[in-house]
Amino acid sequence: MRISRLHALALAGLLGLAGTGTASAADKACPEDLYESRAVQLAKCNGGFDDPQRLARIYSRELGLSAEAAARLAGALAASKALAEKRSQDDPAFETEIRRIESEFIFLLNQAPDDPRIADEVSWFYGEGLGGSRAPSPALLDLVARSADPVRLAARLTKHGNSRATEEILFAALAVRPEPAVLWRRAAQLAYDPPWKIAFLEEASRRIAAGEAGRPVSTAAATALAEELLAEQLGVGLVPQALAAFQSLPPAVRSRIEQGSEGEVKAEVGGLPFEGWLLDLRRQLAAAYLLTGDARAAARLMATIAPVPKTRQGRAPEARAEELAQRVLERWLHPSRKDPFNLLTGALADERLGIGKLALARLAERERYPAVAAYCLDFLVRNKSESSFEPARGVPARVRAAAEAMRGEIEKLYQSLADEESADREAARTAFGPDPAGATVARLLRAPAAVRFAERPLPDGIAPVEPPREEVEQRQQTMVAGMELPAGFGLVRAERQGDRAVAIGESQDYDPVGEVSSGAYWVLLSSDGGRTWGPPLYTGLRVNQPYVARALSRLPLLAGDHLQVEVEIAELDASKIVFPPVLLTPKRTAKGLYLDIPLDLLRKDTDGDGLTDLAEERLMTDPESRDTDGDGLEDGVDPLPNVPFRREAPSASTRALAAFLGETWNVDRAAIIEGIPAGPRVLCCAKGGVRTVDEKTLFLIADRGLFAALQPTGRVVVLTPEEAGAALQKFGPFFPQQLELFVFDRSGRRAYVIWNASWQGGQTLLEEQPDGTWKARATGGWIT
Ligand SMILES: [Ca+2]
Ligand SMILES: [Ca+2]
Repeated sequence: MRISRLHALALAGLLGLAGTGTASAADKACPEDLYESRAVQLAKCNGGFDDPQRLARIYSRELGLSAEAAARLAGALAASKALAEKRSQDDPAFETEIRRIESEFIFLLNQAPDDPRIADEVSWFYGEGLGGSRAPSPALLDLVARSADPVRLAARLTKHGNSRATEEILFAALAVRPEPAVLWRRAAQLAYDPPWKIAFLEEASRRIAAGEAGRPVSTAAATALAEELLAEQLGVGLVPQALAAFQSLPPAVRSRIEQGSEGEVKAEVGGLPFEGWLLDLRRQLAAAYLLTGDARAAARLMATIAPVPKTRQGRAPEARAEELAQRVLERWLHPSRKDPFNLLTGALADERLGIGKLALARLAERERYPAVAAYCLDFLVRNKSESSFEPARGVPARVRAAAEAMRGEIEKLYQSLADEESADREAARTAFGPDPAGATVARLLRAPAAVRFAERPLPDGIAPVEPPREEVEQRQQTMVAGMELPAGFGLVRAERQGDRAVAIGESQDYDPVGEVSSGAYWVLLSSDGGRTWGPPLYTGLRVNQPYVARALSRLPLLAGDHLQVEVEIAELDASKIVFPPVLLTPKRTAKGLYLDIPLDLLRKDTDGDGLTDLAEERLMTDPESRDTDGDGLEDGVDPLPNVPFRREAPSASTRALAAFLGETWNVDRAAIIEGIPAGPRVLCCAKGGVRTVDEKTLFLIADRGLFAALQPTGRVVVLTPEEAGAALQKFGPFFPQQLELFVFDRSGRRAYVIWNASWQGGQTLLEEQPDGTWKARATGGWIT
């Protein structure tokens, strides 16, 4: 019998062979691409979608489709392409058109449910074309559930992409045929939420253990599947659960895992293709045994692991990470008196989550490095997966209950890790001395906002002025003619009435908000027409929260003992800040308003320490105490107003910190830290409201005790992570620089720092030199 090429293609298609063994001339000219459907590739190789009739002929020839099917496929793909180029997904017309296209795909599938070529095109449509969050039409789900072989059809339809539709198709099949392990495993691939992922993988394992329709299951496939489950459990940190799962595996599978075999697995499970990987999980399992106190089982597994080859060391970072992870476990198995500082800090660079980090944290606790342990635990807790996956239907109650139970176990585990972290952090903190200011800062942060200025509509007959930008700048120059403003003053608006003058400017001195805005508004007052100015007065009004002061206004600024500041509302949406901040759009706008600001409120300094009440609120110092930290330096002149100064020669740790602050964060800041061998000059008692500390304030998240013997030349406000969080809630976004870890080795002559300034961060190693100075060396860094 002579078989035409076209029939051969169709037959190959039916057998699932198409595209693998039958390379036609067209296939050679138009190579397969993993990221697009075959029909789309063929269109691209043949001049695009513009001529649907021509495309239909090509589909008919190359894909072995009937003339009608080929025409409908060409039409549906051309329409999809046009839709993707023209309309937004939120447009109601988009919805109508995408559903029309969907109905074409359903028609094609209905005509030929067994044709793998059609199923493949439909799979691409649902995996990517319908959009990530759209559910498929009930007609499609019905078609799957009622088809002669729902399992095979679902396997084919869910091959490409991860979308809501892919999920629903899968569960439509599992609802009528819950046996196939391969589909449960596919469900696990779709679920990003660990409890569901684990529950699906457990179900897949159960199904595979039950045997697939009487046929023996490939050990390699069973091993790959078991390892996926173990890797997930160990990755989340569910140690006892993972070990229980490991011990309940069939001996043949367990022994494969203990051998640490690696490589690709291609097998058939229950008549469906299975593709997976064997992973070497021995180190993670050894860590699990150590964490549960079974050192003997850990040692047995470790003994089978070959050392990381020497040639790879120092080159690939993964090889280095692997080697360190291995040494962490070896150190645990073989305790030593040697300082593990290098090992612990080196292993921190490995950013993988899961059991390795947990083991490192516990080793750090055993080695009395609570700061390192706290850092690891915080890393785990902070990066906990927070995905919300909710399969729509078809999940048996048993699997649903398993996922819920798993969620409970994970929650409990992470709560205990967070508690452990707090305890470690507390232990690390005591190394840097007591924190007497903590209670005061907490109380101040709890207090409600001190001042709210009245917002009023502009008086009748006064409307906002809207000149072009160049004119604004010109008029600003005119405003300040004859005035002498301080250098670098970020002028918004100025006004003179006789000898009185007022200027409003923007500054980030108290509000380090990076590129998000220009900070907050400050006011300068003059009684000699702008030749000299009083101290800058902080308003507490942050730019875009929600007000923006207008540069030009017909409403006079000075009104007796009040300011009338014309503003508009352009409220920053704090939830939408990204790095780098570009095109931030306000969530609320309004015009034609002014703020009534009594000058007395701006100047009010209840305790007379030279800092106004508004300034003290933002600096988190006590407006009713001249010396918040009780160290004899009044708040207005205290460079570290919430760290009691210790009059002592700078210790090694103080010099290390100074070296870090100077060299890592900013060359300009090198000058702010001065060692004071003979103790500081006590500055006392602000005179005439003139402050001697520069208003440029550095906000840091760190241990306050570390700063006790420092005397920076500019103000530094040191906060705990909790205080920084509360400050963000109260004042809006700001970006303090953070010392996530500052840890000394046992000799106190080396230190390791992990720092983070929101848009950049890094690691720095500090070493004391023979002459007593400290040298900082960056060992890693990142920038957005
Ligand atoms: Ca004050
Ligand atoms: Ca003080």
